[in-house]
Amino acid sequence: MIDLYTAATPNGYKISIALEEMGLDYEVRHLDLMSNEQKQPEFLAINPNGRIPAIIDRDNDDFAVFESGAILLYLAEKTGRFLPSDPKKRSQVIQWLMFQMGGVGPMMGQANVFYRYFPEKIPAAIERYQKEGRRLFEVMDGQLANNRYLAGDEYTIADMSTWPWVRIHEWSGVDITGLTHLKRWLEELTLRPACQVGILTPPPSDLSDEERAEQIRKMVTR
Ligand SMILES: N[C@@H](CCC(=O)N[C@@H](CS)C(=O)NCC(=O)O)C(=O)O
Repeated sequence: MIDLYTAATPNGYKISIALEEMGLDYEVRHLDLMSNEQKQPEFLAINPNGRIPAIIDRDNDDFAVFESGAILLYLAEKTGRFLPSDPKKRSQVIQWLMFQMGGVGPMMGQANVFYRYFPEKIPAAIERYQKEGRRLFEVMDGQLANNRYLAGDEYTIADMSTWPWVRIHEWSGVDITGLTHLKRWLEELTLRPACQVGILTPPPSDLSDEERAEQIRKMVTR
């Protein structure tokens, strides 16, 4: 049994998708980010960085893992799935996973902050992150022109980590016009049952987009 500490965000969804894909038993511990549950001592003992996602593996001496990329690698190694054992293929998956962790996630996250949440509208900051998001999507489009999935012909944890950020491109204000290969990949993953369940785990809040944006605005400026 895995305890999944999460919230309804792209970084959280990466792990619910992976747990669904891998068929692992898990229990959701939904943290309320608005009331700062992620910064309370009990959770900081699991993740000193005070952010979701994190897991505890009850079947492995209550081993705790934080950082979504590290969790995906841990789960792939635990199950022997979605991460090839051939060294070159494995390296390719890790390269695209790192591309997401160091590029797509942070840039799309900042695009959301400056486009949707930050109280002052700073056009240079909005443009900077949206342009960088588009540039990264173009890199992916090039890769996907010759490969069915990010790291080659197999669906892997690299895809699971990236799809939750790309699917919200409209909310982030990042245009995907003309990126036909990226769109093809986006649509294919949207049809996967594990992706469909993953993005409803935990369920999205029933606030309107604007009400939710208002709450996040308070969080990013506190
Ligand atoms: N690099 C981290 C990023 C985690 C992260 O930024 N989580 C956000 C939600 S998407 C969070 O917990 N925010 C709450 C806060 O910053 O207090 C990962 O990939 O796990």
